[in-house]
Amino acid sequence: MTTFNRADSRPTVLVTRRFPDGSTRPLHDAGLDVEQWAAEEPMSRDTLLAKVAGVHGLLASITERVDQELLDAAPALRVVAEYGVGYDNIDVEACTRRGVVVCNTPGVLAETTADLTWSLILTVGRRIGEAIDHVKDGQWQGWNPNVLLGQDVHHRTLGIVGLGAIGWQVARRALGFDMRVLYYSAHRHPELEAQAPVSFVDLEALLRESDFVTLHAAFTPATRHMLSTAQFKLMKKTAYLINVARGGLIDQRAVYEACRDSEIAGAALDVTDPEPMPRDDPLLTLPNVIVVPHIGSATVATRIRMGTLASDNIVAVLKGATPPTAVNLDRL
Ligand code: 8YV
Repeated sequence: MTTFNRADSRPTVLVTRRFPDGSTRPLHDAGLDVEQWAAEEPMSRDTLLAKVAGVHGLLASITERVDQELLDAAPALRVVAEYGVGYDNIDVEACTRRGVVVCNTPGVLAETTADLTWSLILTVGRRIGEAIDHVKDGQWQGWNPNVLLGQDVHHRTLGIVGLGAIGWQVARRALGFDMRVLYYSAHRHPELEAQAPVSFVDLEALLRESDFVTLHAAFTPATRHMLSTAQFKLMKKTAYLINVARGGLIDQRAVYEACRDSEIAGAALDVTDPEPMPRDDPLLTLPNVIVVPHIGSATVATRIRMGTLASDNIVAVLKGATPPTAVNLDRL
């Protein structure tokens, strides 16, 4: 691995977004030469390709695609640090072939994203979006025993697809609601089953039995559209779907049809495919669907923690140390 110890060769780092103040402090503290994109909007692809020429470190987010084309434009690149836990915007194989370390920010956003997941579970289950509109639109005529009846959350069954750090934090919170918790994951987690009553089931059983199905799986070619029409037909008509992972995990057209045709009770999406969701997307016309703009990790403290960890990863690689959270070190 190349290190930079000569006084005349300050490594350069490109930070692609205007992350919250304090996020990139470790880069500055380490004396790296940092260029930070200052505008609120992401830079264009052409600008990105021009700016990576000569950089040694790249702090990128979901809005930047790190692929062979970018690597070809960045011959000095040694490390790409994703500002986030999901790194489906990065071609890890191409980076590995080039000897570029890829890092992400697991753990630091798990509780915050679980909190957002719970906001969405309660919001769709209790029809809070519709209730807010009801009042704002002047439909509130006084108390009515039949208005805006939702589904109980407590004592119901929660189905967690993907029991990683975020899924686990969602499960822990469910216990406070006396829920039965099922999970389906790439691997069974006996160590977690020993800590809390969570039961491993296959996906079909999870879909059939859950009142709330929440997605926390990584987005890969294998998980693309893992939920589509056939899977929604397995779900209870009273069940809700929650997605805070990646939009591509579900077939969005099929979600629309399932929610429109009352195959399922509704959906709450923090992530869509594409992002942003076009304003004329039919999903936005359905009263039983809520969409929020990818805010799973959006708290001040967590966003700074993500930036700090991403920066720590870059500093470590450029100083010749082991980065705290790399994803491809074993293959380099
Ligand atoms: C990030 C996320 O805000 O961590 C993730 O995978 O989806 C979000 O928390 C986003 O990825 C920004 O890059």
